[in-house]
Amino acid sequence: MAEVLIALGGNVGDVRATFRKAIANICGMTQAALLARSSDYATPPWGDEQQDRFVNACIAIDTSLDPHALLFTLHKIEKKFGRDRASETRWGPRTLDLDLLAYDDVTLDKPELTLPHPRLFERAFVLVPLAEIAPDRIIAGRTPRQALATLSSAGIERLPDLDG
Ligand code: A4P
Ligand code: MG
Repeated sequence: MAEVLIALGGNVGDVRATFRKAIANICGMTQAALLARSSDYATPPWGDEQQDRFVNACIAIDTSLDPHALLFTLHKIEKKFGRDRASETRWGPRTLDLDLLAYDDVTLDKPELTLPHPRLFERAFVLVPLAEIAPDRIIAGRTPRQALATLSSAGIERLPDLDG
């Protein structure tokens, strides 16, 4: 079994409801146990700032799928929740984005799958939820807590838990 960290993001539709269903799908379709789930956070749009705020969260799962099979399944789940890669722009609006942040301590450097995720340490919208569930996990030689200390978290707001 491998311990995997996944980032969730979206800014189209009822994103928090999408996350709840997507996490159930991730666990069901990858035969994974959910080890941890962060709070949801409202985050200012990064990259293309002319779009709605995002909601972001992170989860940790335990799975026996290999990294490529896992990414393939995550793409299927994105599609199921309305993501249409063909009609979207880079960093633009989307219903659901699932990024593989880390897979145990595996390193991979392929365009279709780079591990750990290459842009992880540039993004407070990933690191804030990640630091909630895995502050001291060493990823590429640093921890989410250390990386976050070098970035601004301005405008990132923890959302109250949803009932149920
Ligand atoms: N790929 C390679 N490595 C990985 C990996 N570790 N995990 C490949 C996931 N995918 C990986 O992904 C593009 C390609 O990267 C895939 O084909 C996959 O095989 P994508 O998810 O379609 O690309 P993207 O999401 O448009 O681009 P990128 O650079 O991942 O950007 P983001 O950041 O995911 O862009 N602002 C806030 N506040 N919150 C957000 O969540 N998200 C975006 C979207 C922009 N601004 C945002 C947010
Ligand atoms: Mg992505």
